[in-house]
Amino acid sequence: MNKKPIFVTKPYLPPLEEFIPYLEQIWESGTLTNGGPFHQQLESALCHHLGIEHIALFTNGTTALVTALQSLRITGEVITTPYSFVATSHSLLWNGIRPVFVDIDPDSLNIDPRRIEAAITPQTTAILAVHCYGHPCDVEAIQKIADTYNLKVIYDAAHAFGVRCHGSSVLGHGDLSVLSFHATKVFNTFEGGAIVCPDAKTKTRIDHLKNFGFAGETTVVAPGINGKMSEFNAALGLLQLKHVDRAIARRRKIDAAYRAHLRNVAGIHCLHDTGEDVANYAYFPILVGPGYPIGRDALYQRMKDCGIHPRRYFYPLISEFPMYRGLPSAQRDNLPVATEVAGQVLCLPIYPDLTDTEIERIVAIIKETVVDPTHPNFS
Ligand code: T4K
Repeated sequence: MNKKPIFVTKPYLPPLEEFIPYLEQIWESGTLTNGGPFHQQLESALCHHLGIEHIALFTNGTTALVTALQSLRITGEVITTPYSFVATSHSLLWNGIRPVFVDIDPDSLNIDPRRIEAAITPQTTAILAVHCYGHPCDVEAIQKIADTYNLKVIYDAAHAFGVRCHGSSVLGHGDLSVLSFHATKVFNTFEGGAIVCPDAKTKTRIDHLKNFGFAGETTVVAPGINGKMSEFNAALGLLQLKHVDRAIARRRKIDAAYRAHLRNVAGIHCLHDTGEDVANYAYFPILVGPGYPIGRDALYQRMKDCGIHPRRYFYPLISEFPMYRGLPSAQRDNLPVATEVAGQVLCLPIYPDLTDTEIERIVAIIKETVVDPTHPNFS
């Protein structure tokens, strides 16, 4: 019997009937976008939920990243990680900035602060770090370097909705943090994103930049973009927010189940558990090391053949793509840890609807390969 395919994620959708009243209000008011009532409500609700002061909503995380860099007037070179989704570095190119790749820490898989100083040149203006998989960067070490060299710090916090660090939101660190509310994220508005800002003045500038640069009916202060979140997406966000804590609680259980099942599987390494005071359980990456009987790509294929669709986030490294690979910092010998991890990583399915039986089905494939790598089920 053919079993239902299982993908790396499945967006959380609240009951449809709960969304109808929001739609009715949009239809009644006739305000569809440009900072309508749901947009305002979602900004307030997110500040409250996340424990932050100021947030500017966007159409998606990528536009928010591009605008964050523009708002801080970043130029020249920016130090960043090669181990992320390509939108991280693309936001630099969109601003005419040269990315300088620095290797990652083997435990957190985030940019390794110990390697940042060596990459600083007179052209360096900022550090663009990523809280990869929602695991916080070493924010203190990064800030220390930034203070010493007078650099801005922007966090790509696309994975870090609700993540905490040293007892408060991780989004409070650096000059700006950028969230993604894409369908595949812990909290989604179908498409969406946001910039978390430290003060009202910065938010006002960002609000202008996401509205073509308009600072009044007839005043344009900068070549801004159209990055405004619509009322439809904002309403979805308000509804999702009612369910997100329960969704994260289920993710936590799935994370714990994977860890228990995989604890003694030779060659399979689970990332450090940051604990429920920190984590949002956005992803469940494993590293398929040399102690496992087959390589990562062979396991990936076997799982796909069995109807399981994990993802190799983040392979290839950003530095391997054609628009980056010519940079001196993109060379593999500059990025040994990231290169090795990109060859071993596999993100297993994790989402609130994933059942215990499905988890067992996924784990069974990983374990059976250890018992018998030539098992006919896998051929
Ligand atoms: N920075 C970082 C660190 C990021 O990871 C991202 C985005 C960004 C910045 C940019 O933020 P946004 O501009 O996207 O807001 C996905 C997402 O498109 C992307 O948002 C995300 N990171 C990246 C890590 O993953 P794909 O191409 O791998 O997604 P896709 O369409 O293959 O979806 C994965 C699986 O999810 C599918 O196999 C099935 C399931 N799925 C997906 C969608 C879209 C559904 O069941 N329903 C859906 O609607 O990029």
